[in-house]
Amino acid sequence: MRCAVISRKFDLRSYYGKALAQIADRIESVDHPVTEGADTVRIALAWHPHPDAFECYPNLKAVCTIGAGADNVLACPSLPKHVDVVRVVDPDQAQMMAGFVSWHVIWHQRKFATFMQHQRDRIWQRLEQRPASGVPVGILGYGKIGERVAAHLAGLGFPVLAWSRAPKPLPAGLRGFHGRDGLFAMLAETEVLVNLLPLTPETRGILNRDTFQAMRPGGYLIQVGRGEHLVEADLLAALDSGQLSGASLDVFAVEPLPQDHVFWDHPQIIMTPHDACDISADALAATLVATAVAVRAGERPPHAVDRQRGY
Ligand code: NDP
Ligand code: OXD
Repeated sequence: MRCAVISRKFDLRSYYGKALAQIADRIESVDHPVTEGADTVRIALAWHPHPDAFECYPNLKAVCTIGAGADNVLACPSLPKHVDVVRVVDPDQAQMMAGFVSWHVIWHQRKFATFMQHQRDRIWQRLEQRPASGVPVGILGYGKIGERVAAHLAGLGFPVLAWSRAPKPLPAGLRGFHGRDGLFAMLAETEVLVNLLPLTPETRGILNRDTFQAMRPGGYLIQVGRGEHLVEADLLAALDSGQLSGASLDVFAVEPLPQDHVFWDHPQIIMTPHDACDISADALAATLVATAVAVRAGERPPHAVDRQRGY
């Protein structure tokens, strides 16, 4: 089966060439724009596609993303209504995210920002330390990745609260919340807020003034969802007022973050370049193969997102 490889932002072949090579006997990957035989393309691998990207593939049946979030593909104006959009589900990616988030929670809990400043200033000073049990972590989004992150943090001894759209059964020790009332009930108990939501019309701008004000004073934000979840001016105001003591940001509304952006030098912000975790070549290869098998059988591919819901 032929698969068009489409991105206006990344050279997907250099990132995922190994995955594509692994399955070359089953899936012929061709770079967009495909000039010859575009009508034989039935699946695509896409991340930040060009707005008109899908216009030239009349027989396209499914588009695979290279990650958990499908928002940038769903937002493409030329995406035909009948095409399935498939996300990657990769337990290793979720585990990597769990390690990343845990590091940042502990960074806040154990006051590493202060220790690093003290080292620069040659100050030898012990700091009062709190046990994990005294630092409640609220997680926005209890999905494939949120579940893994929650389990990891609970294992480290942090009280974990999780917010999802619908009520869900949770393992012993975790407390679940849902809906708008549930959100504010969870925030009232939250010291560290971890954003692991998909970007949808309902979640855009959810990290805002009201959200920060509802948290425990001196709280901390770990933003690993999507940049558009965050109202940047509200974060800066919450840091200035002390309502938040700091933030770890991995995702931004504009990526790469512009050189003159205020976040680069902010003393209470630590940043990574959308690198919290990545999918493995094996997971991507398996997703493409399973999608091709389903398309050939005329079935809905595994892990196709609900296009109405947006994730
Ligand atoms: P899932 O789709 O598996 O889970 C999404 C979760 O969000 C679900 O629990 C869902 O609730 C909840 N949710 C969605 N909309 C709402 C809403 N309106 N109100 C309350 N809860 C809501 O996603 P993953 O866990 O796999 O990934 C989550 C996101 O993390 C991705 O979409 C992406 O944005 C981000 N991500 C970032 C990465 C990075 O490198 N920074 C890497 C990977 C992912 P319910 O269970 O009720 O459906
Ligand atoms: C993802 C991402 O959604 O990398 O997987 O952001």
